[in-house]
Amino acid sequence: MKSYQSIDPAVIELLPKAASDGVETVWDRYEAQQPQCGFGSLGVCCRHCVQGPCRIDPFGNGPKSGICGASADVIVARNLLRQVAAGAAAHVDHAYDVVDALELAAKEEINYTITDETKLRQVAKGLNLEISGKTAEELALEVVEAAYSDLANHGKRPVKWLMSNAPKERIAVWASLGILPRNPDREIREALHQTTMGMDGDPVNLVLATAKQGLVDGYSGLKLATDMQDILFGTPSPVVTEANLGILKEDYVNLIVHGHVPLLSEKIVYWAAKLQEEALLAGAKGILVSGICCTGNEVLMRKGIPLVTNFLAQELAIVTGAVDAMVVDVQCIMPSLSKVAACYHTELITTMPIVKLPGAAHVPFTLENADEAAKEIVRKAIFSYTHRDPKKVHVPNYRRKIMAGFSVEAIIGALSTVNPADPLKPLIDNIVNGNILGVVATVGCNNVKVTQDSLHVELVKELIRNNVLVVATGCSAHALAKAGLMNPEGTEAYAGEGLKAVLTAIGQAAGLGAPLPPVLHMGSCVDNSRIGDLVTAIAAYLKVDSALLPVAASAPEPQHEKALSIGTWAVTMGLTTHLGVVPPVLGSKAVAELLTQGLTDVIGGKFYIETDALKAAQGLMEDIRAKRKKLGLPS
Ligand code: BF8
Ligand code: SF4
Repeated sequence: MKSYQSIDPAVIELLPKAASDGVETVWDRYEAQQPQCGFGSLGVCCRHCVQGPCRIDPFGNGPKSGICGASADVIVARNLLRQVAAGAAAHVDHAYDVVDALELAAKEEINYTITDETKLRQVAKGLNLEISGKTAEELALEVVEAAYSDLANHGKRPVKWLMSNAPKERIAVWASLGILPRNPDREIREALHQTTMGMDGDPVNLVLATAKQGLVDGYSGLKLATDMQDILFGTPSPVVTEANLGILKEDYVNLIVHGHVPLLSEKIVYWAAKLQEEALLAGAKGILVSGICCTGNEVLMRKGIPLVTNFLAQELAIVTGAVDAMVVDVQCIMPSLSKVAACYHTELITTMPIVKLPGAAHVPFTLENADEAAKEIVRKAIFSYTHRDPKKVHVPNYRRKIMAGFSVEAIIGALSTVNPADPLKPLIDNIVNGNILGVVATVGCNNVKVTQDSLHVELVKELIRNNVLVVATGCSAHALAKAGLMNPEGTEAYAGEGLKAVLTAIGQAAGLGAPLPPVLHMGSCVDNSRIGDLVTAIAAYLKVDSALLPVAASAPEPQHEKALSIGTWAVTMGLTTHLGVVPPVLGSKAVAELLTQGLTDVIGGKFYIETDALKAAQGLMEDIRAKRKKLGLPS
């Protein structure tokens, strides 16, 4: 165990076991990669055509342009645009998988139902659809048609999901910059085109195109996915459970869901409950479903399923020797998992046509065969339990209580116990009077370059100590859950006096008999749209542009292209967006300056890079204080 690996005690306890079991982990492979390529780290290498690869010498007397003449500025900007477009593509693909599901559910062609009719009507109303006199199914089909009409849009009309959900002041800013996206697929296609050899050579134009991809991500990815998932599976409300590897139970069949799209994991939760009897017959006390990464967040938020761990420790979950099956769908699944699973009895199961891993079992999942696939997977887990090797089992005894399920609707619900007529007022009043200094959204991943969870936890502790309300999603939420920042005790222990008073008052009014947690878990990475909705609602209430609000965002440990897209969207919303890991842009002073300063003049938001947690907290609070001052609020 090396000190830089993790602050998570369960991880620290398991790493020596991984080594003695002969398992290579992400940290071993990271070490083997040292030193990482300096050109790649700075973003100055290009492989966009077969004359390359080309690389720029950023410091010495080597080449200052690629073979075609592309400068460092162009290469860095092109690479960033491709990364952000790839992140957007992942979210848009996810969202439209769920649109497909809603269509087939409304036509009663698959065994999924519309769970949240209120949300359906709210989404339909936002799209200006006539809602009276229609059944849920009829309305759902119209909503689906609206979603598909964005993909079928070959004209100049901006994306509907954006136009019906984004703050009006922001839409005007984006329109003036010419970055309103039309059709998500077309925009992603255009980004690939724009960055091929012999295309755009203007770094400013390329950075604006990157901002446009942020909007594609925010509305045709995140917002669309959350809307569809809430309609199908329900809008989350508060749930209480536990987080960290200690939730695994040695005498249960442990089945982990890992990935992002809840279409399969919801079915697995359902069938695991139904097939408990079969687990008893196999000698277990039952079946425990738990989650990793964002599909874990999805079933946590709606079903109260416990969280096992976040991105960096996915291999270590298997190293416990207590995981009978791990089923994966899409995104953030380390290809190493099949090798790790091979060291234990664990059945690793892939399910999607675009995610196959040699060595894993493959149970094809389709909307039509969802129940059959889920049943088969649960039974595979039960069968695998009978082959468990007790000598290899070691479950670290670390778990923390968490309260999750804070959709915007749930937050408004809690606030309305304080002021039923005007629910947002108590929150706004406390921001105005300074009990709450501001709001920071912490989002995104773990990154092996950072001691796992350390930046999330240190940053957030400092923020809440200074009365900043924190909302979180993704692997950031996992990190904060594991650190005990998502329960009422966390408020007592870590929140500043002003914040504590507000959280206690709301908790009492809502009948919890305890304060709300100091960090509100708002869901998976696509659920960053919920944070967008909250910001949009606060801006509308105060009648100001969201760029003026004392609100900021932070991805302390980002690794995925999706995190870069989400961050870009946050910047387009006018938020200062902190990154705790330097993205590969430092090879171009011009691009780095545009992202961290130049964009502010035109879009309001900016990236803020700081790798030290306490300095980042100070920087974010300075930003919040400056915004408060501009609004005439005490700072
Ligand atoms: O979509 S936070 S490591 S799991 S990319 Fe992946 Fe990053 Fe985790 Fe969720 Ni989001
Ligand atoms: Fe080199 Fe230009 Fe080809 Fe990139 S596009 S590999 S810089 S020649």
